[in-house]
Amino acid sequence: MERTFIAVKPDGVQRGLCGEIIKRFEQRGFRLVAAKFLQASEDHMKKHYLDLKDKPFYNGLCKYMSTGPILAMVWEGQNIVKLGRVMLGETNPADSKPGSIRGDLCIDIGRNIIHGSDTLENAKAEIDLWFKAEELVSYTPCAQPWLYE
Ligand code: DAT
Ligand code: MG
Repeated sequence: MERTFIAVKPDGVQRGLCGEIIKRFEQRGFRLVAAKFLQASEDHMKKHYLDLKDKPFYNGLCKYMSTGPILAMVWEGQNIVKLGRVMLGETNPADSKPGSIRGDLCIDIGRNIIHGSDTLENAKAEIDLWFKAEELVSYTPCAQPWLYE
């Protein structure tokens, strides 16, 4: 089982898309392990997006991400890092296929509503950045044998 960090960005929260996004991960069969609703500081977002520090949009992105609430979550499941990214679609919603979250629900690269870890290593680092170990809940959903052979 893998874990990944998924966050509904301030634009997704303001547009009332938290429920839709949770629904898609739940219906796929993934398991919610942790969730918190918070307004992140710009410093926190600078740590979160540190790998993008040389990009021209880095400062604006980190500032924007701190202007409103975020729904931060950890989801668990087989191969979830990769499958989560497929569910998100491409970074640019214009390149995202219909059926993906970004392909269905947003238009602009700077307002692409959702974050998802891109590698297992980054998922671990992002989960550590956003959550304390005791905030992650371990349990076995009753559907487990109906989801996995
Ligand atoms: P992703 O969120 O798909 O992992 P990323 O890590 O490359 O994409 O970039 C993080 C966020 O930064 C992305 O969700 C939206 C913003 N971003 C990326 N490329 C951008 C660009 N060329 N112009 C403006 N914002 C951009
Ligand atoms: Mg990324």
